Amino acid sequence: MRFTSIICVCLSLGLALGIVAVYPSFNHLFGSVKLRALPNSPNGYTPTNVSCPADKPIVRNAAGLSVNETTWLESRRQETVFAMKGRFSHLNMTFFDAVSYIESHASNISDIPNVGIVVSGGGYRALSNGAGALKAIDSRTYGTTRMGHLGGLLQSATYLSGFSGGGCLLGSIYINNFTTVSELQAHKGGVWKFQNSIIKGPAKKGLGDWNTAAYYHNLDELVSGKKEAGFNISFTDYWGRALSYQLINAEDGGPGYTWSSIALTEDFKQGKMPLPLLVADGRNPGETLVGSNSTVYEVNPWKFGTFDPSIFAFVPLKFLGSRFDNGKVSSDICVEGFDNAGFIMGTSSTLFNQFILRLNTTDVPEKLKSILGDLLQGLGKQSDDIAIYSPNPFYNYEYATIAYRNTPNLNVVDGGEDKQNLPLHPLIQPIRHVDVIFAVDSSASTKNNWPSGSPLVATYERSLNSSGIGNGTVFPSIPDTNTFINLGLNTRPTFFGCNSSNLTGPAPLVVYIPNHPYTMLSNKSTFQMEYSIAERDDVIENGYNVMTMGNGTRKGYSDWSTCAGCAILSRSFDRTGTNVPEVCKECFAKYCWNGTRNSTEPGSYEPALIVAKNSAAKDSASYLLAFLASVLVLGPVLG
Ligand SMILES: *[C@@H]1O[C@H](CO)[C@@H](O)[C@H](O)[C@H]1NC(C)=O
Ligand SMILES: *[C@@H]1O[C@H](CO)[C@@H](O)[C@H](O)[C@H]1NC(C)=O
Ligand SMILES: *[C@@H]1O[C@H](CO)[C@@H](O)[C@H](O)[C@H]1NC(C)=O
Ligand SMILES: *[C@@H]1O[C@H](CO)[C@@H](O)[C@H](O)[C@H]1NC(C)=O
Ligand SMILES: *[C@@H]1O[C@H](CO)[C@@H](O)[C@H](O)[C@H]1NC(C)=O
Ligand SMILES: *[C@@H]1O[C@H](CO)[C@@H](O)[C@H](O)[C@H]1NC(C)=O
Ligand SMILES: *[C@@H]1O[C@H](CO)[C@@H](O)[C@H](O)[C@H]1NC(C)=O
Ligand SMILES: *[C@@H]1O[C@H](CO)[C@@H](O)[C@H](O)[C@H]1NC(C)=O
Ligand SMILES: *[C@@H]1O[C@H](CO)[C@@H](O)[C@H](O)[C@H]1NC(C)=O
Ligand SMILES: *[C@@H]1O[C@H](CO)[C@@H](O)[C@H](O)[C@H]1NC(C)=O
Ligand SMILES: *[C@@H]1O[C@H](CO)[C@@H](O)[C@H](O)[C@H]1NC(C)=O
Ligand SMILES: CC(=O)N[C@H]1CO[C@H](CO)[C@@H](O)[C@@H]1O
Repeated sequence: MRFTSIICVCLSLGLALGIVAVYPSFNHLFGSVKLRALPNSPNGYTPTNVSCPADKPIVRNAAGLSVNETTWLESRRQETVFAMKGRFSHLNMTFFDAVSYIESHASNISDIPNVGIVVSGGGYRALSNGAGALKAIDSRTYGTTRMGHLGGLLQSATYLSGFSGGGCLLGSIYINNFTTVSELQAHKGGVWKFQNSIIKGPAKKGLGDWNTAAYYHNLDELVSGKKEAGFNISFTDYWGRALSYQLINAEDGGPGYTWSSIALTEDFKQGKMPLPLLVADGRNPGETLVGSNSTVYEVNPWKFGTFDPSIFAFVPLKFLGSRFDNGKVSSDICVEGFDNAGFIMGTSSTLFNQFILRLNTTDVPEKLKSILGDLLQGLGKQSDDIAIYSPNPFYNYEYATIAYRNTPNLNVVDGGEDKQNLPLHPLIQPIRHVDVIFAVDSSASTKNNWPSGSPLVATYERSLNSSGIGNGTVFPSIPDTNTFINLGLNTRPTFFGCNSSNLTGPAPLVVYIPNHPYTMLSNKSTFQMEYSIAERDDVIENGYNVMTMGNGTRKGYSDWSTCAGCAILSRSFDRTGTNVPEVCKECFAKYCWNGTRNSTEPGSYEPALIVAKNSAAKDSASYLLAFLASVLVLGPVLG
């Protein structure tokens, strides 16, 4: 029986979209970001049969963290202690000596703050705004370790999670050897040349000298190779390949780079960087996703799986593509190379993989359109927005629910499809004991692409079903989005869940950091797929200001960096029975949401620039057809 459902998803409040602008970089020719994860796939883009290791891969339930993670955490948590001491040494906490506090509790790592950072989806806007935020908290960025700045927060974090636009940001950083945003945007030899379109492909050597035909030929050749090897393919294969050109600094977008190779790099093994977590959703044929019943997948450098009760298990990432049956590989043949880095990034941003359908609307030569025609053959009847994980690693897995156990293909989609546009899910798992989450929200929740707290609302509502889909997660109480706007909670950093005794169980304090105009109007359309270099840099700079509140220059907020420090320490104070210092009490009174609501329908929300700047608000008009925004055709087919 064939059942097709076509769903029109209007680009309405809260839909979290992540599109990534793109273009293949040929900068291996100049190469300043030379170092990266490993091209360790046995056969480039094509997943390949290998002999299974003696210790055969198995599916494990999600009741505990993987041994890989717990082992790694021992190193990482120690590294964060050093970073936190550095962080607090350039903060003014008046009479409270935070450095001594960290030192005196470092012998018991459970007492030390456990920090997570999440960056939302929202296309190119989210990638760039998130990049600015990460740049501001990275101690390697020039100027961030001055007194009162936020450098070192990134180094203090245990976890960094993203999807869609934010996932592509993470991928670009981690696959390029945990490089800096400054390197990625460097004009000469930088990776992010977003002035070129993912639709057209890389500029050859000279300006305007497009090599679109070769680009599509390359996409098609590699994806066909995977198909010929017997794997089902989907639009996401093309999308992921195209993204790689844009985000991975290697020839032809590094077809051999795997996501699992992140775990093999020396710095990672030593815990020198936060754990990168990508989020995606499960959607079975014919389903519509809502936060209250979606299966949220996590991809970490070792594992793919979910804490949700629908599966509640993880499979080794490196061996995705192997034939698992009830959690085991029965033959001696395993598969490697399925977890291609671009494919994984593409998986978390599948809402945008239909870019390929847009080729027809551009002025590319006729002969390309015929390549396109070939390339779409056999794909047309499948859902446009899925990544096919086939064979299904949870096939026959006895503890998975029927829908997940019976399907030969696992359909994985953009993490924003269930409206939880902040990838909080991995960080609210009680087993991870995260104390504080800095949540950078670049969602287009209002009509004009500003955030209004909607992803927090979605995650909060999901957590209320704690015995069901929430599976034991607890999240701070979050007011409705009208309250966010009426109280201005979406115009500045706001803390949720400050009072841990007002929660139904252990949960992190959430520091909500909404996109807001400081030096430019960064409320770009989610579907803008080309940014000039100046525009890209302006959004990144605005993101930097969003994170730092204009380096503390915003009127009335010179205490911001100190108060961010208090947020980090809050749960630790509770655990160690430390009296909250006066300076932090003032911070909490000011930045914590105190339970007040005003749910009146607000008027239109049009924030004005905080810092006047000449170069602000330059707009380039290269929008990808706006109708793509209003109608996304998601046509799941049950064969
Ligand atoms: C990755 O970067 C680190 C720190 O900058 C450097 O020490 C290391 O050599 C790089 N790794 C690779 C594989 O190049
Ligand atoms: C993860 O742990 C397994 C044993 O549980 C080990 O075989 C594997 O090598 C580890 N992976 C990495 C990347 O360290
Ligand atoms: C730290 O803050 C206090 C009051 O908030 C202020 O009096 C003092 O000058 C500041 N110290 C530095 C070094 O900025
Ligand atoms: C890989 O191994 C499977 C058995 O697990 C086999 O069916 C398939 O034909 C092999 N593929 C190739 C390309 O050899
Ligand atoms: C989730 O809820 C939506 C809307 O209520 C429904 O259409 C969908 O079938 C549900 N999915 C599952 C897996 O229960
Ligand atoms: C693109 O255009 C060609 C002819 O111009 C047509 O045959 C093909 O179906 C179109 N493809 C899509 C995806 O619309
Ligand atoms: C804050 O500092 C950064 C980096 O030095 C700079 O780009 C930004 O414009 C500054 N913000 C303000 C409001 O001056
Ligand atoms: C370490 O701290 C945790 C949390 O405060 C506490 O439960 C535990 O007993 C402490 N361990 C030791 C050895 O003191
Ligand atoms: C709570 O915050 C609102 C502003 O958001 C303020 O008007 C109100 O006075 C505060 N209530 C208390 C009890 O502090
Ligand atoms: C305290 O908890 C109650 C019940 O969950 C909730 O309604 C209220 O908003 C919470 N207050 C704050 C400040 O989070
Ligand atoms: C609630 O918000 C509305 C709309 O912004 C505003 O007009 C009204 O004054 C607010 N009410 C209170 C009690 O602050
Ligand atoms: C805390 C909690 O409720 N955990 C449950 C999550 O789901 C799995 C699978 O259904 C259960 O075994 C856990 O007990």
